[in-house]
Amino acid sequence: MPRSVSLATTIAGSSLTSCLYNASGPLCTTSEELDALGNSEAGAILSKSATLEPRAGNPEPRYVETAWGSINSMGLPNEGYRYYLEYARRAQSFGKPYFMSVSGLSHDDNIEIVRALAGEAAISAIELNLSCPNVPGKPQTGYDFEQSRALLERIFEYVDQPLGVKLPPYFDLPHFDMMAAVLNDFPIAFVTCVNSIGNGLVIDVQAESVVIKPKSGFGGIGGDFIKPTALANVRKFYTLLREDIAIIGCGGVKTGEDAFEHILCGASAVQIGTQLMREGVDCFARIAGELSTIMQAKGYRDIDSFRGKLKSLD
Ligand code: HRO
Repeated sequence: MPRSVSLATTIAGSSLTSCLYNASGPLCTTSEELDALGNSEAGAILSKSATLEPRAGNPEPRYVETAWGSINSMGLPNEGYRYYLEYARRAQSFGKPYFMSVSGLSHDDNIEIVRALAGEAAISAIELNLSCPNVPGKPQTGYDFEQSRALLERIFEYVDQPLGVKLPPYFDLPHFDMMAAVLNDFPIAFVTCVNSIGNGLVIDVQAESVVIKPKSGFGGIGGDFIKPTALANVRKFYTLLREDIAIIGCGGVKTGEDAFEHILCGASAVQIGTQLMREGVDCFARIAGELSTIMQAKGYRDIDSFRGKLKSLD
């Protein structure tokens, strides 16, 4: 990385030496995977979304890579929140923030988990997942604005650490306004835009079949196709939310140029999902190098020099 360039950022009061880190999902479920993130150039460690109890998740095959990205219906396989709470102490040795993703199967489960995490200083922040598309029978909370408000009202009675939310992608402009109106009423530290585009379908023409087993082949779409949607969501929430709410971009980031685009739209940090699964933890150093080269060529010394400064044509 060119010396004159800094990728440092601050999320929820925590300093990150690099604005690039993992999306919750790929390669962050076991302590070995979390250690690998700790030892990599990722700016933070974010754990797999945790439920109250451990879950095996949906039947396999449940993740398939395609030329353009991925489809998944993992179904929240995770070790249960106690495991990720316990891991927080070990995470401290890496000298970078440890964020815990929480995705209870009910409002009560979410409350119970955030109450149990209270007082644990080694958890730098909580990312509350309002957008898992893959648990049969459980709608994505983020698409129900009243439910989102009801959950946040209860969560903020109990939560101790700074809290952000992971949102599903929105596609209709009034929906951005409606969700922003909810989020602006709470002391939210950040929003992560976006989760996978829910319930896509990938087909194997040769076999005339779907490619993943759960939910008749329907699953969350990640990768190249979701970048324009992710950028639109980052941009919209950057313009609609209070200035103190940081935006974290997630969706379609494979290169330094992709990360640059997210930051230009307003992202204070950028998460990597499908590409992390494809390339492994070395993607953080590679993308950081590419982003630094672009910044140096443009004369930007830090990400705040261009963050949110996307130009319009009018
Ligand atoms: O585990 C999953 O199936 C999953 C989760 Cl929790 C999520 O938030 N997003 C996604 O694409 N898959």
